[in-house]
Amino acid sequence: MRTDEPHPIRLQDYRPPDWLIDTVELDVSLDATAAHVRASLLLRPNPKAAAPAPLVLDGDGLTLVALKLDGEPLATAQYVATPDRLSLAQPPQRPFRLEIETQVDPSANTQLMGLYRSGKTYCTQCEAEGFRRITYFPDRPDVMAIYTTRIEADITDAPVLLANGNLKESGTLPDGKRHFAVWHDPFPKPSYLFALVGGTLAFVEDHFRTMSGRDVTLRIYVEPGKEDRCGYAMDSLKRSMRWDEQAFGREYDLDMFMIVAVSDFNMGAMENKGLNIFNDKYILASPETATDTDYASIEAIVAHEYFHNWTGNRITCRDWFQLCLKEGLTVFRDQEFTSDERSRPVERIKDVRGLRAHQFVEDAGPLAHPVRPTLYHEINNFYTTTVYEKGAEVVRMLQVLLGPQQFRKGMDLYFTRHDDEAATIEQFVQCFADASGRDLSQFMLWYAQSGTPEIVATGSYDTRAKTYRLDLAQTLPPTPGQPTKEPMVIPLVAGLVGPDGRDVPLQRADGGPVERGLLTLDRPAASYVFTGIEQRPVPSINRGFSAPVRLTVNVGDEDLRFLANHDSDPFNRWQAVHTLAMRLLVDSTAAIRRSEPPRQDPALVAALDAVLNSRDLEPAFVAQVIALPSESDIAREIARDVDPDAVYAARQALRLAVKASLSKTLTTIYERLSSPEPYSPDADAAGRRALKNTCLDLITAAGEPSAIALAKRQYERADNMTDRMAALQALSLCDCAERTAALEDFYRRYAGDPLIVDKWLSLQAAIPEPATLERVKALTSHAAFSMANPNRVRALVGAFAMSNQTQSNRVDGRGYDFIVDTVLAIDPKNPQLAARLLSALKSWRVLEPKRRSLARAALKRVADTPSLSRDVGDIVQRALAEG
Ligand code: 0A1
Ligand code: ZN
Repeated sequence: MRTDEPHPIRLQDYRPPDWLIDTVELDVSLDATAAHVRASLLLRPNPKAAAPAPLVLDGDGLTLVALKLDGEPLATAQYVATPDRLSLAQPPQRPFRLEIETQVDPSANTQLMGLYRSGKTYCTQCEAEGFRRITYFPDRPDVMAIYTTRIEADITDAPVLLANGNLKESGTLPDGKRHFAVWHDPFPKPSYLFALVGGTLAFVEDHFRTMSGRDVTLRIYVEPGKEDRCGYAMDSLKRSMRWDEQAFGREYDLDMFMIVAVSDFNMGAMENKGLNIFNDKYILASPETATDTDYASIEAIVAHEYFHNWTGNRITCRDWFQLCLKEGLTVFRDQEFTSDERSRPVERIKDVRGLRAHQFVEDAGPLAHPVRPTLYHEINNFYTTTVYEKGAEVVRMLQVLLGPQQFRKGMDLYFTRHDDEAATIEQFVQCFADASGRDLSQFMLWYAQSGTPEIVATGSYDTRAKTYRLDLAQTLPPTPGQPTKEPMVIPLVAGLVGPDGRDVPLQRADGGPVERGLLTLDRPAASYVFTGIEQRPVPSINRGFSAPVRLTVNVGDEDLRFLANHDSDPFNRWQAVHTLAMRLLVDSTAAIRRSEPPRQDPALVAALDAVLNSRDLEPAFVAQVIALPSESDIAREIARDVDPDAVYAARQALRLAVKASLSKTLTTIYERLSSPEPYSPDADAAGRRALKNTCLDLITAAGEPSAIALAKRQYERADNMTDRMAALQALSLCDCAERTAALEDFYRRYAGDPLIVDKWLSLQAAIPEPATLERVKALTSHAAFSMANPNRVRALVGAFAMSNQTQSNRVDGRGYDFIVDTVLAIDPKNPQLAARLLSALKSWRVLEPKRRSLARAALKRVADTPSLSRDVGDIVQRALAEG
């Protein structure tokens, strides 16, 4: 436990480091339980700091073995070493060398931070504050140094030895049993980007020729035997490298780029310089083992980590408050990459669905925080969807406001002005201000104010004057620590769609220009009057989801159906159907709670039918249109006094209605798309499977024997994991013998493959039936399950907590009890994992009173537990805080 650190940490307290480090020489001798680390640091006083300063280095659970200053052992009176800190009260006020020897136990490291073992592989995770678990160091991102790493290990224990940069030297030691490798990274970097790996690993190799003609060796290291599952990750890497050259002019800068896949990892992956370490779930894929969704995640995450080489590594963050500087920007870049590689409209719809499902929920609850927080207790709890996905939306808004050319100019300026630096959000935004000559000071509020802006748009047509008036008003709800807000800059791309389906040219009555359809609302309210409108148009607002806001427009159902068919903006075509469905589902949920029948809407069904039959739409897009709002989408829309059972019933009623009315169309499309073609993971083929399997989901909604037989047949005949899982998923929703048989068969087929077993665990955890809780509890003692592996925990307990609305929110409160019991069991071993799982309960206040008080009691039980980790303690405090 880290104990004597001052908490909370505040942005306003930022001070430049007292000491800088020019070079770090690390000598790590790997051993399963007693690894020795010798660090030789070349320190000098920071000219920008007040001298004379003591030297205070961070540690976390460290044992000091030896300490020398300029080659001389230090007397014990000259320093104080605790597990958390090494301080020298009176260091020489000149450059000097400090040699620190520590000993760590990789096998006992269950937090998976610092140097740990994943299976038999030694690996490291240093972001955000893991380097201090390896050696004493100023473990903050604004201390950038050049690293040379020597690793030594038993040849049999770790035949492969990797670290950042380029390999300088390697060889066998005189005893013939141990060997070593020396790696040198010529680029200055913060400690969080340090990495080393040792183990028995196989690799696949490829090459990339950069835009300036340099050859880069690419390697993906995996457990021996898994080499044949690396092809898609390698292909994604090469495409990412090319794309970054073409889209942003960014070239890779080392001779070697390595990826290592490990099975025990707290997050998705990590962008260590030249040596990315990945959760193997985001590397390994073959048609038989991975779904289309897995392939898409692999592509996006490989790209994300690669793009960090410029946005994160070459230019890093001054402090952890600036986390969105690298994360928001890099998510924006990976979303753009996917848009260019796949389908831009489909990517936008998926990203917005994800943003609303996670970020809007976070922003509306007790864990809401600004994209750039100003205070934290535990930085690990700020790797959030707000920092990542809302952070990406903020960058996207800069692009919308400035237009693509000026945006690119701003990015170029950022890359040249801040290369090799640890930068701030102010410096980032200043590049766009300088490139465009615009004042972006009000825009900075997007980084500072939490909560999702609510926009009300009211349009009215004046038949006689032939004008259309659009009134826009914004409000920003109060969020923790921010009771009142300033008006934001909201870039709304808008159009007026004429009766022929074409956009009417926008001519403002006051002569103001409307470039690219952009209306920028920067006051509490504004009105726009457009002239020369011959017939009543339908407004299409926030096209492409140009601003991450909640929007209410006075557009009736009939006009929404019109937009669904005619809007030139594909995002708003999807949005129109989604809004129609949402209106119905919210009404139906209320009706069901009053014990009345759900509302029927033949017109919605007709709109779905039209989309299904339209020839001009790509299958992946159609799949998004007919994939109805999820239970959590509906709950989010209702926002208070939510009864998850009523929500489920309303959604199920709509599924049945769609199935009953569109049975023929669904079956025709299903059959048309079932024609056997060899599996390819490309976006078009994946889109056709997505549509086919969304049809299957609706066809099986009523659980009729013929539909079950269809799903069973697909399950048995599938030649790829996407189709097999989709069929199993359909079967899992009906309590029938076919389900039991298929689940047993699935486990038998894939018992030896943990990543596939995860799918089996998740699927069972998501079954919306009362028996699920006991099933999930029983699975926690299954041979395939382990509380020590984050992927297993997320697959089973995470899926139960996050994707099973009715059962995690059981009215007897036993779902909450189970989640909390699991959190408390995991916390002493892996606080990060425990804290993430607990945050699933953050929306407890929106529930109806009975569930609300049961969820609160469960959270209180966590709060009352002694010696919680700082991670879990922080989440539970904020989750329960009043106001
Ligand atoms: N920077 C990584 C995310 C990451 C953060 C913390 C970690 O510690 C367990 C690991 C990874 C990214 O954005 O991909
Ligand atoms: Zn990232």
